[in-house]
Amino acid sequence: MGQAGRAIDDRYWRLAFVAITAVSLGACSSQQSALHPAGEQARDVADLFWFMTISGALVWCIVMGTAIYAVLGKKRPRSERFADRFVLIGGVVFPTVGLAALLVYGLSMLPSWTETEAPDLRIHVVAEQFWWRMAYEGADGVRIDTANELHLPLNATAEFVLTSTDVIHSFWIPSLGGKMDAIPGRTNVLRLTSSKAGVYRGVCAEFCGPSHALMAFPVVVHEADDFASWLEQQRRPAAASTGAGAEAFRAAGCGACHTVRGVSEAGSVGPDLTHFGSRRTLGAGTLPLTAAHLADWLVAPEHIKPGVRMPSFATLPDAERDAIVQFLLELK
Ligand code: HEC
Ligand SMILES: [Cu+2]
Repeated sequence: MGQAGRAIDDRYWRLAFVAITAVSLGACSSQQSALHPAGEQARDVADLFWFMTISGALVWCIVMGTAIYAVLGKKRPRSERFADRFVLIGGVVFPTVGLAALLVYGLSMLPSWTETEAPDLRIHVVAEQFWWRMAYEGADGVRIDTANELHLPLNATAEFVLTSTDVIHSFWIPSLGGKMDAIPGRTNVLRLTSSKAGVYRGVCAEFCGPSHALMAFPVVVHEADDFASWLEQQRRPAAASTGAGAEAFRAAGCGACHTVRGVSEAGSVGPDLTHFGSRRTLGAGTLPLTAAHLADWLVAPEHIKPGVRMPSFATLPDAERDAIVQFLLELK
């Protein structure tokens, strides 16, 4: 092999290396990927994607092969009968049968209209600019309010009852299944069945305003026992109801919009904060929950989330702000 040949060889290897790295890095971001299913409905979506892609590629190869053969192939006279048949089979029968088969396969995946089996649990979700109200329906019908973080038991079917109070949003957990719109004045129902434990990411999939892209939520799928203890903990009132932090929270007027059960229960404009300290993120998946981010949030929520429906508390004295931050982080 000459000098030039080796250089080309090198280039190919480098290209292959980049391609392989890109593909494996892509596989890392499986928190929010419809192609890394962690639920039954997502498995259907992924199967449908691969089936359609491979079938489409096959059809493309057949058509291109025929076209190349027509241009480059040996020219020899054909009978009129052969030509008629070729057009009939290649132009009518093959597309009709092929497309019908793809359609039937696709339709077979539609969820049943006559679902009668009860789900394992029911969660009421209200989408709002720009966060998620979530309430777990207990066996006794009593709802446990929380927000911006979903927990689900493994290998169970959850029914999401979706609506919105302002504009149209869409509830989507790519790793678990397809999306469903949350529409004001309407109730939509979506069922998802988890099949793999892990932490995933849900998002709003319908443009809803300036912070649409900052309207997400972590989804934790865990063993039935762990889920039960999480739910039991969410059912309890707040960890601390007295102290400087709780006082400052009340005095600053946070309670006009937020409920912290056991401390202040009148607010329903913003997310329930009863167990806020146990959440992974701040501002519906916008930032990891840390003391520094929380202090920034209180000073200028608008800088973190444009269009946010929470006023700034920049005038709060440092000592009070720090006490509130400490108090919120302890709400496990
Ligand atoms: C006028 C109503 C209002 C008041 C008053 C208010 N908030 Fe909020 N707050 C909201 C809304 C609405 C959101 C949701 C913002 C979003 O994520 O889009 C929010 C979000 C939050 C969050 C993030 C919750 C989460 O799940 O990520 C925290 C923490 C918070 N507020 C704390 C406070 C504190 C502390 C005070 C008092 C100093 C306060 N808020 C006062 C309306 C309010
Ligand atoms: Cu939205």
